[in-house]
Amino acid sequence: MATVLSGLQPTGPVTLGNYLGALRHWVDEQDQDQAYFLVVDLHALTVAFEPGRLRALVTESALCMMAAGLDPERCTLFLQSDVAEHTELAWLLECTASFGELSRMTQFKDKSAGQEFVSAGLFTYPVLMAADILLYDVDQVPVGEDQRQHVELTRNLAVRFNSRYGDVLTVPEATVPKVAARVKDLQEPTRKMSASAASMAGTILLLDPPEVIERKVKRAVTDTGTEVRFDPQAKPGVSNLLTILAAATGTEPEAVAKDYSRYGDLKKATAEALIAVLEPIQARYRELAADPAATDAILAKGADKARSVASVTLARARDAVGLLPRH
Ligand code: AQP
Repeated sequence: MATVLSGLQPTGPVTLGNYLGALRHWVDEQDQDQAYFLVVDLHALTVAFEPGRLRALVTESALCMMAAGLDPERCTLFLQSDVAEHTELAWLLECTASFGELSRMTQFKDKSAGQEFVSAGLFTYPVLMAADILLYDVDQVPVGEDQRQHVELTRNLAVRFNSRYGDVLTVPEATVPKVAARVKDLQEPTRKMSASAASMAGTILLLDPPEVIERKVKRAVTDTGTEVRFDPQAKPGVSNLLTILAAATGTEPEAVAKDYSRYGDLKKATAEALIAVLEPIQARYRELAADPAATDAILAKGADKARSVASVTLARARDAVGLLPRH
């Protein structure tokens, strides 16, 4: 039995990529010894945002996590900004991280490219993510492929901190799914499906109604030729649809490919499978959203539990680096 933790950024509506690459695995992991899942709201401040929209997205993210199957009786569900220890440990870790290693983070390079304003927070956010993880003595971090590099940084920081100051932090590892670790945009199938894409035409949202899902899948970019084959290099569009269909039906993309000989049939089956997976989640979302006080109570309880664990790790880390006990 392990301790697991993972987080969801409220930078935009929850996507099918978030669900297939991460959320559905969190649901399977929640019966581990300890399981922590958080809405990483502070991370959402690193890129342009609008306060009113952020407020709505934080709530939507927490509701989506529960609607997808996270049960607050079985795991600790909380908001990052409710637990001040995250930003404090992040500072100790920022002083452990080097400018050079943060400059090598590919997500920073992608998100900062061509931007007029790049916040210092965008540069240091992987360190805050490391603090999110290291506060809870986590063994496993279930994430999509795009977050693997940040978990690797977390490991490096933990090892460096321990070698400088003593055995304080648990070194975690990333667990990345075999299928759908990087769901691609339906319009640009060489790019990751993302909540902050300029257009949502290629992004399926967890809360998209059935007719929207059908339309987006129908208009998905396919490749030249007519053969249905799993070949991400030569056929990125078709391979993405096969990945999505396989993940939604619990099989492998190569196996699914054998059942289809025409793009149109593959698209129809993919849309149907997604609607079947997402409709019950959407119904549960509507039920949960009808009782905001219940969500507040769940998040308050989760924050209390998280704080009780995080404060112990932080005290250990403060002491190890030579800070005095709090007066
Ligand atoms: N397209 C994806 N395929 C598979 N997994 C994905 N994840 C995200 N997109 C895909 C995984 O979902 C978890 C939560 O992601 P996040 O909230 O940390 O944000 P992100 O990784 O930066 O994803 P987004 O949706 O693209 O957000 P923006 O646009 O703000 O950057 C993570 O485990 C992630 O791997």
